[in-house]
Order: sequence, then C-alpha cells, then structure tokens
Amino acid sequence: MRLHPALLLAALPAPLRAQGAEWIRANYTKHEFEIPMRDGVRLFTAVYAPKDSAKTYPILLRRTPYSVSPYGVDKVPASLGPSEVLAKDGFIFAFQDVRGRYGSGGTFVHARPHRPQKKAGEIDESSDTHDTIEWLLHNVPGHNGRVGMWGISYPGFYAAMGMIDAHPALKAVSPQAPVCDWFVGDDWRHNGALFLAHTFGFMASFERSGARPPQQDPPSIDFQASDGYRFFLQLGPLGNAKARWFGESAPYWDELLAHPDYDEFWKARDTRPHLKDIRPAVLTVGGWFDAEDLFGTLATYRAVEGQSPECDNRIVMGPWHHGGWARADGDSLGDVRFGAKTAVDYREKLEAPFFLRHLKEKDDPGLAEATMFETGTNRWRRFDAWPPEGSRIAFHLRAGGALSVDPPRDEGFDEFPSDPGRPVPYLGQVGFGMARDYMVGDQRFAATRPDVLVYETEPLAEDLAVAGPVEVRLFVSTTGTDADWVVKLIGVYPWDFPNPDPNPKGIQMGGFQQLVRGEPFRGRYRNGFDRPEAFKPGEIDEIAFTMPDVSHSFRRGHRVMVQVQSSWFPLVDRNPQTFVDIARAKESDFVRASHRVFRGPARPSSVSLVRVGG
Ligand code: PG9
Repeated sequence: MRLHPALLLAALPAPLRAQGAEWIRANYTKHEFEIPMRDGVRLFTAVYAPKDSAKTYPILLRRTPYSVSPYGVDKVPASLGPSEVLAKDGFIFAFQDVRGRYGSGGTFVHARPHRPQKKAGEIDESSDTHDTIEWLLHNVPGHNGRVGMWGISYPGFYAAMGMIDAHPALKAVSPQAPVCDWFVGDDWRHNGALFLAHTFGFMASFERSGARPPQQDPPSIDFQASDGYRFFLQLGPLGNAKARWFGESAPYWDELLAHPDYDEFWKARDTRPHLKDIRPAVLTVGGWFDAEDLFGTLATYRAVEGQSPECDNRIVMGPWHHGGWARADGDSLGDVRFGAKTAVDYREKLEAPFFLRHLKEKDDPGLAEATMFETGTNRWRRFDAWPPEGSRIAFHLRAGGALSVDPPRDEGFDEFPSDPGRPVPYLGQVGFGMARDYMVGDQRFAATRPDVLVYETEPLAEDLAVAGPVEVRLFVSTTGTDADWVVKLIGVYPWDFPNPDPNPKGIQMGGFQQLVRGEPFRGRYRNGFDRPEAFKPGEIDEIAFTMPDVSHSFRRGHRVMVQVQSSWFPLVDRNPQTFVDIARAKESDFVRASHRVFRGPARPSSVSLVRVGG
C-alpha cells in the first residue's frame, strides 16, 4: 500500500463544501511575501485579501509545517480559513510556512521548545509569530488592526505557541487539536508506549517532504502492505525499521527512539508551562475521538485556564475524529451515529461567532466556558467549568467478570497470558495505519480472546452521565520484568438496539461494545515517566493513571464494561516484557509472560469517573 504524504501529513478529509478556487479567485487577491524575522531569516507567507477594498478586515493567520501550497500568486487553494463561513464574511487570510519548511528559510525543529527569556536575536515560535504579525500590520493594506490565529494539530501547536507573549494586535486564537506533550499523550507516545502505526507512517512521509524551494514532495515509502498487523509483526523489533525501511531518510525517527524516557528532550517540548498570562481570547477545539491529539486539546485548555486567570478562555469538544470538526459533517463516526450534523453546527454557531466577536466586534455569542457534546444522549451541553463538579463513581473489578459500584468483599485475582508473538489487535478488521475511527470501535472481537480480561455491569436501571477524566487504578503482577496495561472503558448496547436503516454493511448493533475511552500504560513508568523501573516477577504493584476526559451518557438498559489487556497492536508497539531499552530490543528479548490483575478490599482495582446531573 502506498501511503501518500497528503494522507499521512494532514490525515484530514478534503473539505466537504469548499468555497472553490473560482470563488476565491473572484473574491480574493493573492500575494506572496518573504517576511524577515528578527534574526534575518525570511518566512514564506501567502496572503489572500478580499477584493472589496471599501471595508477593512481582520487578519487570520495560520502557520504550518505542511506547506502553504499552492505556490505562485496566480494559484489559489479550494478553501480559505477554518470554514467557509469566515471566507464569505471577509478576512485577510495569511498562511505561513514555518522555519525550515518549504518556502521558508532557517532550520526546522520538531515542536521547537519555547524560550521564555530570549536574548537579542534569539527566536522561537512565539517570536516568529510576533514578528510576522508586526510585519503584516505594516505591509498589508486594508486591515482593521486585529489579528486572529488558528490551526489544527501541528498548526494547532503553532497557534498555541503564537499566543504566548502575544503581539498586542493578536486578539483571538483557536488552537484546534494542538500538540502539547509528545511523550505523555499526543501522537508519538501515550503514557510512554509508542503509537507505532501512526508514528511509522508519519516518519515515512514527513521526513521526506518540506524541500526548499517549494516543490513536489518526493513519493513516500511504499510499504506494499495493507495488513498492518502482519506487516508490523513481521517488522520485528523497532530497530529493524531503520535498516529495512528508513535508512537515513527519517532522522527524527532515530531522535525519537534515542529518547525512550521522559527526559529533557520531551520536557522541553511540553507547551503547558508556557501557557501563562495569555492575553488573546482563546477557543480550544477538539474531538472526543481524536486519535492524535485529544490529550493536547484538553491539556492546552487546562493549562491556559489554570495559569491565565484573566484570559477569556473556552473549550469546545465534539464527537469528532482528528480534524473532523473542520471538514466533515460530524453526523457519525465508524458505526456510531450522533443524530445531527454536529460539525456544521460547530462551524456556524461556535467557531465563526468566536472570531467574528473578537475580530469584527460583532454580537457576543454568549459561548459557554465549555461546550461539550455528550455522546450516548447525543446532545450539546454547556458547562460553567470543565471538568464539571459531580460525585465520583468507581467501577470495581470483581470476581467472575463482574463490574460493580460496590467494592469487592473478597481478595482475588484474574490471570491472563501475554504473548508478544501474538499481540491483541486493536481493530476488528484489517487495516494498515492508525484507523481514524478506532476510538469508537466495536470491541466484541477482543472480548473473546483469552488474553483480554472482561468485566461488565448489569444493565443500567437509569442513564448514567459521566464527564471529565477517567481514573484507572490497577493492582498487578507479572512473571516478566516489564508489561503494558491497556484499559478500555466500553458501553455495551442492549440486544434489541435497532440497526441503522438502511444497513448496507449489515451492522448488528445489539450487543455492540462501543469503546468510550482506552489508553495503554507502559508499566515501567508506574513511578514516573522519567523513572523507568523493572517489575519484580510475581510482586504486586499499583498502576494509577488518568485517561483523557469523556462526556458520555451510558443509557438505561446499556451496560458498562471494562477490558484489560497487555497489547494493542499495531496501534502500540509491543512491550518485550523484558526490561530493556525497547528501541534496541533484540528478538530474543520478546518473551511470553503471565499477568495478574488483583481485586479485593486491599487491592481495589477500579475505573472511576465523575457523574454529572442531566
Ligand atoms: N497530529 C499530527 C501530527 C503532528 C505532529 C507530528 C505528527 C503528527 C498532525 O496532524 O499534525
């Protein structure tokens, strides 16, 4: 299978209702600039200004490592800005290649660390944003003195960095799925475990693109495979990737593997400590089922909220995959339906009014602190605070595969095998890369495996609405010296749940086990991501971690289920179950192990959430 760069880099579907190049040509004039930064490096910037010069307009800036193509003043893209609502309303849209990518000079650095105390001539992404805004205000006619910024995913990272020490003209910023911490929860690693299929695919294309002067990206590596499970299993230890596929063409893959623990390299890239005293209004946006940067979205909102008390800071979360709010309708994901075109609602009623309010002084749309789509009931909810107040409800793992809010009375454990030669698949069907909809996937295929523990409640007597982070507490032991612990919170549909009509795929929704939230935890990091520690075979240890927030209602008649397993392949790389540097592990380091999960008054393994009122 050929993984085309366009698929891998942006991983976003084409705009559904793009304005179209003809419309843009008729209504906007394009300019291209090389904007000088304080250290003399010039950044390539395309500017699209409304032809109607009777009015003034705000500037809406997006900075990207993925190219501002098409290049040439006579060439225009099919859409401008975050949505057609804004393009139609009239903005000056500016798109910039970040340092070292495509048309821009200087050196590209992945998630360039922020420098709080810059000496003269020193730069980072916030200074590049500042210098760009300053130049645009002086050199682009027809603006109203107000600037906004937005970006999805990596561009969301640049939007977040741009709001630090912001230029006074920067009034509104929308970081959407911003990358925030690449070790703890975004893109590459979750709780220390490598997101293999995603990372591998990204390296195969990003590292080969970005040439200056801008030109056609070279074709990405053709892996000639469509079955990722088989491909990555045959790849064997991670060290084989370079020898077999990347060679010298993916230096960042080497860098990533050279930092297996949460060292200074990763800590310097954590954006959170720098998101303080933010002055522009902020609308952080993300999807509950964003397989790439759900963590970063929630963490960015929280960091601004906690460290910038004066900031007009809000968040919107919908039932979307990565970027789905910008370019899809948002009425379904995988086999799960949401009852309305949620993404269209968001673009028209939340995103556009936010920018129009702060950049054009239009009416205050009265956005809530947190506008959250509640899955299960399929409705938008407004909260004054996020996470909201509520009582904590813990689901305890109990004997016989039971899951209950009543703590167990007897000590016990469940044991399961874990064979790195036959890891638990993360998908019930064949696929190569990271599937966009795996986060709502049916888990019935996994529940039948002997290496997956399953715990389930009785049918619920009433709706149970939960909101906020999901806390996991497991008491475990293993016969190995390292192990991954994958925990999945699942909603089980009743047997009589109706199938979609029409039902071309023949989906059976009765008994559907919908993943609500799931995360891996690499056991060696149980005492700190910067303190890897081997397990002592047979010794009981506690693993506690937080899974990203949910906003979900388990409906009356449905059941709550928790599955525990030790692999999630090839979403997550295999833990050899031997305490070695996994990037350098040999085939012989990958060994079978037997794991135990303990449950009882002294060792209350549980998954807990905050219950909110209707
Ligand atoms: N989340 C994506 C990403 C960013 C940086 C590295 C790897 C992936 C993105 O879509 O930009």
